[in-house]
Amino acid sequence: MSYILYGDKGSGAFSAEAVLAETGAPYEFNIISLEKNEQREPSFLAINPSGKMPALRLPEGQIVTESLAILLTLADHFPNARLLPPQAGPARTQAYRWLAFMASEIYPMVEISDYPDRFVAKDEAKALRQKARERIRERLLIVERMCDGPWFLPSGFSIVDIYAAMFSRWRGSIGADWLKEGHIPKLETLAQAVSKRPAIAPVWQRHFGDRS
Ligand SMILES: N[C@@H](CCC(=O)N[C@@H](CS)C(=O)NCC(=O)O)C(=O)O
Repeated sequence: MSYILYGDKGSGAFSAEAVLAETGAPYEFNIISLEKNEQREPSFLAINPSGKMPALRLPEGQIVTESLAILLTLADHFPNARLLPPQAGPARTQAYRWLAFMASEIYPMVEISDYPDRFVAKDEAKALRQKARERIRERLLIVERMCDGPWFLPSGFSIVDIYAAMFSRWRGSIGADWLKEGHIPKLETLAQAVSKRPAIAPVWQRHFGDRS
């Protein structure tokens, strides 16, 4: 039995697929089209009642949702892949800190930026999207300042890099012009390095081929 990942290209499913690729575990990628709103269909809501991707079915059948929970679960399942710094050490603490920051301070703003009409009336949606973009940018700049380079943690490559690289590619949510202005050079270098890792390169190409 292999892992089954549900998600779309260029979505949060990238982070889960990149981690699966690093582990070398067999997996299937089941496309749920955001464009066709398939995340709202009963068949997907039965997998994740919140209608969000990614979702991962573990080989024994259990479902895991929430990108961070998926990344941590996979890191636990494959300790030899060394996707997190050593347990209970200071680098592990910083990994948890910044993973949680991105999952709780940045990711929720993406829904507001992408779907502002879920939160306010149509005539206020544009202004709300702008506010959400500003919050994402401010928070990405915090991640940028904390990035050690070449990887986020001085201890080396980890799932923090995969997660940070993903957020740096969401130009629709952040604003393509702002990204082009070069405000997050360390994250840009980090994303390039993630994209070139042998296991991740083909995954990156599928998700962000046009955003390398
Ligand atoms: N807290 C969730 C957020 C996931 C999320 O917002 N995913 C987006 C795609 S990147 C999604 O499914 N959006 C569809 C929607 O909101 O309808 C996680 O970390 O997995």
